[in-house]
Parts: sequence; structure tokens; C-alpha cells
Amino acid sequence: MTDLKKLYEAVVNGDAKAAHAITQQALAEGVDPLVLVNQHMIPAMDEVGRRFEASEYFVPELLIAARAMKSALDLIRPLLVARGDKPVGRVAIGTVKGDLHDIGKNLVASLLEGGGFEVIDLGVNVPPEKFIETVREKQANIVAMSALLTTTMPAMKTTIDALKQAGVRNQVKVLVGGAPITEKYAEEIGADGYSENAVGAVALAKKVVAA
Ligand code: B1M
Repeated sequence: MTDLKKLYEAVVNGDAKAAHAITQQALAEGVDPLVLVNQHMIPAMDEVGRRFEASEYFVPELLIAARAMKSALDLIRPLLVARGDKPVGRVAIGTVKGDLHDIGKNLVASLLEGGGFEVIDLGVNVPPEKFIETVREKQANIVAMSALLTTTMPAMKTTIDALKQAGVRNQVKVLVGGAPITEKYAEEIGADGYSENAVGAVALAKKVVAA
């Protein structure tokens, strides 16, 4: 049986090769991919963040840890996507303008796909105009925004205001998430929902579509 503590260590130490190999082995042994993500990989990224705050790690260490996480997620994402069946809605998802963090957003996108949504992933550093264009041209019925920095959170409100200005706000439900975001903040900026994690984002998306 694979020692999953080693997956945690591989991500914290930025060892992409080991993260990939351990994940491959664990999946072959039948470990639930979400257990790998939620119980080992996300706590590892939290530890990386803690070390960064304590000035034990710097940006290069953040980058190599992110690369290790991605190398494991490359194996996990197709499995999460494969869980879905019928399309239940179309989601335009992106990390807001000024923000380059995409690991959480990618997880949310994969689980939404797995939950039966068609997902249009706009990537990172997405300006409000891009969300508007996607709502108009692709008839997305959900806009999902991710922000990881306190300095980029306000871009969520800017985007909601821009959707209103463009006359498309009532065509979509706006969902928000990311480490610094809270339920209260989501309410303050006029979003339709907030989820703390990727699993919750799918339930939330299903709820707003049904409503
Ligand atoms: Co950055 N970074 N980073 N970073 N980085 C944080 C966010 C930070 C908290 C680290 C710290 O100080 N402890 C800090 C922010 C502080 C703050 O704003 N208060 C920080 C900083 C300061 C910075 C820079 C400014 C550093 C610098 O250059 N001096 C810089 C900014 C660059 C920019 O964006 N303009 C920067 C850069 C980077 C890297 C590029 C090196 C790299 C990102 C690589 C990448 O994403 N491709 C990076 C990383 C890896 C992190 C940490 C360590 C890990 C983030 C992560 O991937 N977590 C992070 C510390 C931390 O979060 N613990 C940190 C794992 C991921 C699965 O979780 O993204 O939270 P998360 O997603 C979760 C939920 O939040 C939720 O579901 C996901 C899964 O459960 N969720 C949603 C996310 N989006 C959602 C959308 C939804 C719903 C739920 O829609 C409906």
C-alpha cells in the first residue's frame, strides 16, 4: 500500500517526479482521487503557503511545489471529469484579472465537468470583458470566478459591475471562490453564491441552475 504521506512530502518539496509516481501507484491501488487531492495535496500546498509566509520559502519554491501538484493533478483530472454524464449547464470559469493562481480554479473546472457541466475555461488574469464576451457568444449560464490574492478580490466586484453594465447580469448566475473569499464578501459584491472548495462548487452550481 502506498504511503500517502510521501505524496504530501513530494508536493511540499517540489518533487514532481515523485508526486506523479506516488499518485500513479495510489490510483492503481484504487485510492479515491479526491482523497489524494483533499487529504494530501491541498494540505501540502497550505504548508507551502505557511513556509512562504514565514520566509522559509520564496517564489521559486512556490513554483516548483505548484509544478509537483500539477504533475499529480494531470493524472487525477481525467478521472474527475469522467465521473459526469449529462450536461446540466454551461460555465465560464476563470481566475480574475491580475491573478495568476490556477490550481484551485482548474480543480473546480474539472469537478464541474465531472458533475455534468460544459466548462469554458478562460484561464488566468481574465479581464471582465472576456467574461462578458463569453456570456454573450457562448451563452454561458454560470460565471465562476476564482481569486487567491486579497489584492485581486476586488476584480470580482468589477466583473459583476461590468456584467451589469453590459446588460447580461440577469442572464447568468455568478459564483465565486478562492482562499481569501468568504460568504460575506460574496454577498457584499452581489454574487449569487460562494463555495469554499471544489466539491462544494459543483453542488452550488447545480443548486443555482435548478433555481
Ligand atoms: Co501565491 N500566494 N503568489 N503563488 N500562492 C498565495 C495565494 C499566498 C496565500 C501565500 C502566502 O503568503 N501564504 C499569498 C497571498 C497573500 C494574500 O493575498 N493575502 C500569495 C502571494 C503573495 C503570491 C505573490 C504575490 C508572490 C510574489 O510574487 N511575491 C504572487 C502573485 C502572482 C499573481 O497572481 N499575480 C504569487 C505567485 C504564486 C505562484 C505563481 C508562484 C504559484 C501559483 C502557481 C499556479 O497556480 N499555477 C503560487 C502558489 C502555488 C501559492 C500557494 C502556496 C498555493 C495556492 C494553491 O494552489 N493552493 C498559496 C498559499 C495557499 O493557498 N495555501 C499562495 C491549492 C489549491 C487547490 O487551493 O487555490 O485555494 P485554492 O483552491 C481551492 C479553494 O480556494 C476553492 O476550491 C479549490 C479546491 O478546493 N476555489 C474555488 C478556488 N477557486 C474557486 C472558484 C470557485 C469556487 C471555489 O468558483 C465558484
